[in-house]
Amino acid sequence: MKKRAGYVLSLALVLSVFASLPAQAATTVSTTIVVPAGTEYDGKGQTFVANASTLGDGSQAEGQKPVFRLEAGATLKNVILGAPAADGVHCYGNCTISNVTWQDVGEDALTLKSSGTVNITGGGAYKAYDKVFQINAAGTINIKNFKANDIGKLVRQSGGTTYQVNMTLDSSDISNVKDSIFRTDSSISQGKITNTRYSNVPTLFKGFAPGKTSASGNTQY
Ligand code: DGU
Ligand code: CA
Ligand code: CA
Repeated sequence: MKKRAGYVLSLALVLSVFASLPAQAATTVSTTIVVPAGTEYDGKGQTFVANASTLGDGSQAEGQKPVFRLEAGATLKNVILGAPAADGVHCYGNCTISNVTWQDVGEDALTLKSSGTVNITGGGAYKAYDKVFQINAAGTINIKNFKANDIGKLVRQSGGTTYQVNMTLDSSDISNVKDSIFRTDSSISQGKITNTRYSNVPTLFKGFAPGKTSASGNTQY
């Protein structure tokens, strides 16, 4: 056999072996993974799904458990949450979320459970029947380089609460939203959207007091 034909044959062999390998299976989480204060959990691109009978089925039923619980100052990175995602991620104080993708948001994607700053960079959230980020305590949520499609609201301050939440969205791409990007009932909460592309969003902000919102450098498509 000619040398060239040999190369072609061995390349075909290598490719066929790759093609026959099963896709990496998702990790099923039966007990919430706790990320201790000040530490980092790197999912290395793995997909995680909730055990529907122990954490929750990802429906709109309240009271489901999170797949990840981040204590104050914890970081979660390089994680894909598949379905079901139960109650997603809970943050107790400051947390950093980097390159985390919710392929099919459960009851919601992430909740700020006690006061702090949530910094979300990269990643995305898809198929959220209602809320993506639920803010149940005073704080700040900064979202950058994020994608969301087919969602109800991107950020929702817990209904009827009057504490202050500051929301920023920068350099992101948000599409097919049923309600709004940011929603609050608090007259002191603030929202800012910059350098973001958006499509099919009925209104950027809902419930904010006059002068508490700003939008600049955004493009609609
Ligand atoms: O109706 O507290 O939907 O954390 C009030 C409730 C509600 C929360 C929220 C959540 O806002 O249960 O998932
Ligand atoms: Ca809820
Ligand atoms: Ca929830």
